[in-house]
Amino acid sequence: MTFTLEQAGRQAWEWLEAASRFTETHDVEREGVTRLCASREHRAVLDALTHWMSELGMSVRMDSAANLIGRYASADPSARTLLIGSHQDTVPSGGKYDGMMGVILPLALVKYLRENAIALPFHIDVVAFSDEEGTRFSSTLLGSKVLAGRFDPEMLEATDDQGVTLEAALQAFGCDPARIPEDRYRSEEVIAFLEAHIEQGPQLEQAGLPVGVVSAITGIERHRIEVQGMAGHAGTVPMALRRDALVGAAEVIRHVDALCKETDDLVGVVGKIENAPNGVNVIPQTATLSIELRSPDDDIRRHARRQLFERIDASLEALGLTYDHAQTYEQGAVPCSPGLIATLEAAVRESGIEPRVLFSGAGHDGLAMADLCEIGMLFVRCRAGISHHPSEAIEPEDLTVAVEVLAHACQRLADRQPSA
Ligand code: HGY
Ligand code: MN
Ligand code: MN
Repeated sequence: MTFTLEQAGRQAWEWLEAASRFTETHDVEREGVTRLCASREHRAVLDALTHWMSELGMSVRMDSAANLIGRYASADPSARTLLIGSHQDTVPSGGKYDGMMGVILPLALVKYLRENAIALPFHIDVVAFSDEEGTRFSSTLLGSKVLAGRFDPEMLEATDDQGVTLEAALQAFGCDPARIPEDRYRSEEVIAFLEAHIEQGPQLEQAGLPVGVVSAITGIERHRIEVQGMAGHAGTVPMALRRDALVGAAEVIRHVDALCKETDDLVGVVGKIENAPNGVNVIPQTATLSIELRSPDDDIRRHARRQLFERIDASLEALGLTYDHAQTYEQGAVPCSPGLIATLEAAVRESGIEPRVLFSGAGHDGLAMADLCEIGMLFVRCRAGISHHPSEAIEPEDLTVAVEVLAHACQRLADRQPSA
């Protein structure tokens, strides 16, 4: 063997360290990584990925939604394609591995296959999705929706905090958003979509396992609530006459937390809040909040939504407050393909590890890609399950295991392809 799995793991580690430097933050170790869709940092990481892919003999292209796609071509031009990838973007002050690990691991796999002249009867397209988190434009799963043919052109009107539309940002990035519909893959050309991703939970570490296989990906919904009160002088308005929007917001937050604590298989959070006019001596006029609910069971989530808004209605009415509400996102739970679960389990076992199958409480690009093809996910252990945080960390040697599992999985998929 001219290039060992250990070398592939070390190469992945070096590429991940290099990719983490493309960030808005100044101190990655303390402030984490912030890399948003169609940003200067996105451009820089695509330039690096393009260089690494080209060195691997891959053809590289960027589509009209700023997804980067590197192809490791099969000798058979008419072969179908295995898609392996994840998102390049991060949450604000996120970790080095959420997303980018799933782009870098397949590159290390390609290097291992190429250096050891392992031929496959299918192309491998490695994808760096432009935007999955929705941090800049609330455009969750933008990149994968484009490949899956689920892109909604209305997304182009979404604006960032500076009022820049997604359309303008993509154009400034060198894309032609009008051509996005041309970027979808056709189901008949795709074998499957695989994603390697940190678990973002503690189960694998607690079990002492470097990798695990995902059974299903959670359903998610998001809402925007604007509580309306009445601004006033904080010193002169009698307490009984106040309509304090932030007190109403506190009630909303308490209801989300209480309902999720009392309901099995339901989690939720109020992640964002804005207060206006936000003066130290002014009674708050409006409070704008995000609400997110998640569950592996869509019926549980939808029933909880109804309960939540009944409670919010009652509390805000009692406080003399009104509110505007908009549901901004809904994505049903998606099961991974039983065939790919079995393939990944066998590949994990072949790597000398007892396979553990677990559910993903985090959303992933597979939620969109499932409309195109079968999806499978390989989880990689992360330290204390911490993610969406600067201290997100992995065990470097787990990268070697993950490359080995992906290599075994590709071989198993190859063995199942009809011989040309
Ligand atoms: O929100 C999530 O679960 C993912 O990180 N986008
Ligand atoms: Mn994330
Ligand atoms: Mn992610």
